[in-house]
Amino acid sequence: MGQRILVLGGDGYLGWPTAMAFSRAGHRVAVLDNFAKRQWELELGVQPLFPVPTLHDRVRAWREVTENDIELFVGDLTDYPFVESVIDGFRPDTIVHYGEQPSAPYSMIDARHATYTQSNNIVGNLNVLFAIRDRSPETHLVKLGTMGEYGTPDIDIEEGYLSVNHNGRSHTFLYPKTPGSMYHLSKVHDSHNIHFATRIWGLRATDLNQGVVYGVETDESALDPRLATSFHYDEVFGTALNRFCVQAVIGYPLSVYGKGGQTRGYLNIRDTIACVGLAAANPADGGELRVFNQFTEQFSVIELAERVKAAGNHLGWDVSIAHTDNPRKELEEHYYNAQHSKLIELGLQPRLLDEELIDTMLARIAEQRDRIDPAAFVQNVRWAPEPRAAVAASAGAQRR
Ligand code: USQ
Repeated sequence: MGQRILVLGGDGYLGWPTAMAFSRAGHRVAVLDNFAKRQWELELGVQPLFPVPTLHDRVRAWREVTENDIELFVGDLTDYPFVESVIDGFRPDTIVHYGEQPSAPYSMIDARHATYTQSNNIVGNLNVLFAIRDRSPETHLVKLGTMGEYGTPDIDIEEGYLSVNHNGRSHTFLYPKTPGSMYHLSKVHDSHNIHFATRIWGLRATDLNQGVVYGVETDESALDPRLATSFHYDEVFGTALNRFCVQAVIGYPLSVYGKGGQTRGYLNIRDTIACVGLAAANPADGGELRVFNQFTEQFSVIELAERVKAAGNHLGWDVSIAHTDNPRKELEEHYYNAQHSKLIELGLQPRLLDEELIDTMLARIAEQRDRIDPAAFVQNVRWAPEPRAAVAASAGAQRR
């Protein structure tokens, strides 16, 4: 029997394809969004690569193409009465929560963007938890967290929890977190709040610590150009592999930050859809916070760039790699070994990155070559101001 599934952030890169996949699989689906992402795009002067119709139009196109309905709620998760009324009215079996500010660079622009990111994400998530508690306590919350919550510790990363032996006794805690941006910190705070809600109120939740997602389309978005997803390649909203593919298409040097040894977990957007489907089909128990590390392979950024370069070269393109100044503060060479077996145990069959897949991405992106704006590749968001000594030295040099 189908579930009632509410997708928060249903206008986004992952929210919209997720909603379509659940709808096509026979579930009753609703999407919720406040269109904040479209406002941030206007703020920064960037656009998704593929034209993305309004969510109202995409819902209409979906009905036309598949004869399936997706319900639409427009509003803000930080508005508690709105969240409560939607959850009370729709009574979802599963809420898939993507409805947050998702960009690390956006959160690091300045104090305003950091406080906005954290208040938007944390308050929205808290409102969802309270509304579930008070209106629909059986609802399973599937929350998109991030692998970046863990940071890059010098020990193996476990799947959510770590058992600590201390003075002859032992206890299992949420794995300690050392994230690398104000955005990633917001997800850490969410995880602790969700853990609290499961421990104290008995809610059921799954935290999906997702890696970096790549890919231009899913089975559903490929059905019709109007169903395209919001794919970004700019510095703020674009992510590593997606950016490299767009750069390769126009012969722009692939922007590896610093040495390029930064290693992260990655997955195909089609696997995101599969993982969220598995989490929804196998709900957590009441009182349980399950944590899945949602990625399929680890890569360093230089490895990714080399792969894109090789694929481009085979197509006869001239692709070069630039080691640019790293705007972020992060380790550029480090140990990284993260567990990721729980989704495989539930049945995930990963689609690993190979040259054919990169070729497909390059070909789809090349169709939109004219829409690529190279100015969007560099927006100069820096993690930290220049050290004071350097600023003083350069001011001194100017005076002389
Ligand atoms: N990087 C480059 N060159 C670029 C862009 C990025 O070298 O042009 C490097 C970054 O410095 C970083 C790594 O690639 O070391 C990943 O950066 P990213 O921009 O691809 O991803 P990130 O900022 O970590 O954030 C993205 C999503 C976020 C999600 C996260 C998963 O925007 O929503 O939570 O991936 S994870 O990385 O596992 O934390």
